[in-house]
Amino acid sequence: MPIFQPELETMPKPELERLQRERLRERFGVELEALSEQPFRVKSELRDAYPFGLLRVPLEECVRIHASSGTRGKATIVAYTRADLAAWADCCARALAAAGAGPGTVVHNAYGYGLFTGGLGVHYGAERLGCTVVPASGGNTPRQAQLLEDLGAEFLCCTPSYALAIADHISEPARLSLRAGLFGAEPWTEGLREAIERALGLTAVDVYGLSEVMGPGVSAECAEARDGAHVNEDHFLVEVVDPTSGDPLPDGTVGELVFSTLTKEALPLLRYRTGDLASLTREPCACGRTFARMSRILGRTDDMLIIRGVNVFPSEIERVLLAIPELAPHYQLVVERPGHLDELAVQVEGTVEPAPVREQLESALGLTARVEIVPRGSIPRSEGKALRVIDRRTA
Ligand code: DLL
Repeated sequence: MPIFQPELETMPKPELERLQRERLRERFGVELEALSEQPFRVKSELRDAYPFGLLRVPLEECVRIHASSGTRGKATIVAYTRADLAAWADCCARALAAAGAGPGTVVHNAYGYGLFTGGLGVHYGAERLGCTVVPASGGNTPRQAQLLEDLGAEFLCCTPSYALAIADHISEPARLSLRAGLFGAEPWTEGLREAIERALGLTAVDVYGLSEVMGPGVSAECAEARDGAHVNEDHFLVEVVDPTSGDPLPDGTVGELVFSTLTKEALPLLRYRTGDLASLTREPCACGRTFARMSRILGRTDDMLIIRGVNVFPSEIERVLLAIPELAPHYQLVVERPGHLDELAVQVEGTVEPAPVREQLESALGLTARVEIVPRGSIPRSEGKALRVIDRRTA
């Protein structure tokens, strides 16, 4: 499968390290060896600097503004110079190429257009690659299905949860030309991947990113291996640290992802803590790319639920639910605290009694939860990032 920028994406490791070293020194005056001594940056600093306090160039040199979709507190504003947008388009073009798109591929982009980075980020990447973009944005789901059937898109780009919502509206699966999809912006499991692939008849590929660092395309899986997302290491230095102590962790160990931007002009960040939990590998990949790969995001440091002393990430619950064939991949977790203890209700669509599901959760995760099997279509479908956890404790 063609690589979009092979001279960079397959760069020998020593050469890549030299490039990173130079860029880090140039941008931040920091030596690679001294990186782990540098303080972290965190989301609250961006929020406190609202809206433009952290910009390193005058606003008039910025040609685009986006904002993080954060549901907690004030939005985080990010900005891009022309060069930032060009680098971002390259990264998204790499992601699409790694998933098997190329010049002329019809790409249906159902990530939301607007302040969210998903829509425009993937859009410019697809154009950069020479694809034919259908800028559908999110919403009006029946029309999405209609456009997919009528325009013959080979690629679908949207959140994994929205892919399933669109699949519900496909009337004639035989009329679809879809062969692959680039899904991300929210956590998803291998079980959800299989459900999407079955529902839409395509190969589902993971793309990761965050607004503060850039947007989609910080890393992406290759279709050859689909075994970890290649981090665009010529633009981003990646570390994994212990979420509590902040100490660097070795490859293969799960911890919090930390990124330093190596090329960004408007909003360079040194050691930005993402809150996302994953591990890294630098083992060679079948696709030939030399960039480090990150595992799937296992959860966020701030989305872990503690239910009667059991720590559990929503993605672990998803993994258990989707392994039960009688359950549909539509679920919601409701947390309440009627007395002193948290209680979890797992609401899931399906055609099975709650008891075996409850037992599965208990035996796999040690989790005590109330399971409610609900009729098909009763869990609200997302048009962007799914709302999986409803926390009534703070209401
Ligand atoms: O979600 C950027 C994006 C758009 C990525 C489209 C991929 C596709 P934010 O809105 O700032 O940016 O949210 C960033 O979303 O810190 C993760 O917690 C989560 N996230 C993003 N991609 C993935 C993924 C965009 N592939 C936050 N798997 C991040 C799991 C993801 N979580």
